[in-house]
Amino acid sequence: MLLLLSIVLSMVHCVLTIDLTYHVEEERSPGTYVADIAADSKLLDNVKPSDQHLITFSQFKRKVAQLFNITKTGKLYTAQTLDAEDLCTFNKECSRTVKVVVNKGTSVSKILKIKIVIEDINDHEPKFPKNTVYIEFGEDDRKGSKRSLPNAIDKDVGFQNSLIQYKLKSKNGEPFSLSVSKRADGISSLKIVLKESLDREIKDTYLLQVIAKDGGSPAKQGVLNINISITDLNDNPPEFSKPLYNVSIQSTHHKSKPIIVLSVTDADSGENGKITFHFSPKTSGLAKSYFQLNETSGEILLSKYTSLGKKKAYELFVEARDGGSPPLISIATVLVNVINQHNNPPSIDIDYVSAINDNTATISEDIKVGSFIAYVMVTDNDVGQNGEVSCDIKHDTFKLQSMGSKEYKIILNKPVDRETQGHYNIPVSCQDKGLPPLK
Ligand SMILES: [Ca+2]
Ligand SMILES: [Ca+2]
Ligand SMILES: [Ca+2]
Ligand SMILES: [Ca+2]
Repeated sequence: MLLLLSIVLSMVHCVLTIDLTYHVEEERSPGTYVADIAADSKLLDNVKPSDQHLITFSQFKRKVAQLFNITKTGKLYTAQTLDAEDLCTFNKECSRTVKVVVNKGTSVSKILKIKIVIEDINDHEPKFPKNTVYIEFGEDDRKGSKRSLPNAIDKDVGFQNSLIQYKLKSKNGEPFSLSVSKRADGISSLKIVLKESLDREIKDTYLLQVIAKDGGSPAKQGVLNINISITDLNDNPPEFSKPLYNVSIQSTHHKSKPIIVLSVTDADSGENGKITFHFSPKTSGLAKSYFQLNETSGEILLSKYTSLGKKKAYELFVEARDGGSPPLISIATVLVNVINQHNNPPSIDIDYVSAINDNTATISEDIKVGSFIAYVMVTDNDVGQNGEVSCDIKHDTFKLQSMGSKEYKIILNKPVDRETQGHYNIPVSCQDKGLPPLK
């Protein structure tokens, strides 16, 4: 019997005819007026005005809190703040049916079925699970490479209010685009796509934003900040400041003082840009025995263990190697010229045939070409090439003739004419074969 009754009841429920339908927006404050049921039901129309006070409206008492209140005179109000997202499910009509008891005096005269549609308002913005995501692309990533982004959720139950459109906000033509595709469950799948290959050495971070905008009016939006960092590829070899370094040092150069500090740059980051210095295999064993190379600082010093040999110049080939895998290598040449410090300039001593004083002599106008005018003696007591001297005269009237080692005579090369020129300066210059030569 009980079973039968419940079946009958459910059948009644199925064919339940709604007497009145109202609409109310969600989120209105409690006590918002919805409708006048007495007026809309027209129940009082056939009642004498003197009897109208006998008609009263009420609800069945329920254990749960009522969503609506009805006054005795049939006015319908909200009883609490109605939240469509709490009461209903996505994209389904959100409504509640209220049974209103109409009493005439103490007896129930009618039950009215009132349907109240709770309308969704756009009170939720699309929300990403976090404000900022950090992603990486590599310098070796090709055009079309993708990284996943989280999607936003809009809690509104209304279709338009929760319909999300995504847009990538990029200010300066950054090389990224946004790909949005719908998954089987209707949720969007977001990917950031590389439009062209990247160069970390030009730009190593990008800040973008994905804007998720709903279809409400007015629309609401959520923002996802995307922090993209570009990982390095070892695509730059170390670069010496020049390919050839020419240095001169004294043979007495101090061993603790670098003769040169090589300067190298590498545009890559981290280990890819970390440089170490090495003598290339091209550097002779002899040169390596005289010089030390600091692997990290690029300083070249004289060897602590040996003294410089007799050679005047040494050629060192230095490799700069970065820490990449595989490493990239550059080579520079360092030419070290050793100057023997014990080199003194030659001294010149001239004796004239007819001297007035130490550096002036007279000659007569009728003197013959080829006549002996002065004797030149050069002194340079340095050893080796530092002591080897050669002299000359930059004057076409006079000529310097060698008389053997470090001895010369000055002779007349052209006839002289007192009327044309009465005074001659004869510059004699001598220099040794040192490195550099001294005068
Ligand atoms: Ca809503
Ligand atoms: Ca919304
Ligand atoms: Ca790089
Ligand atoms: Ca590098």
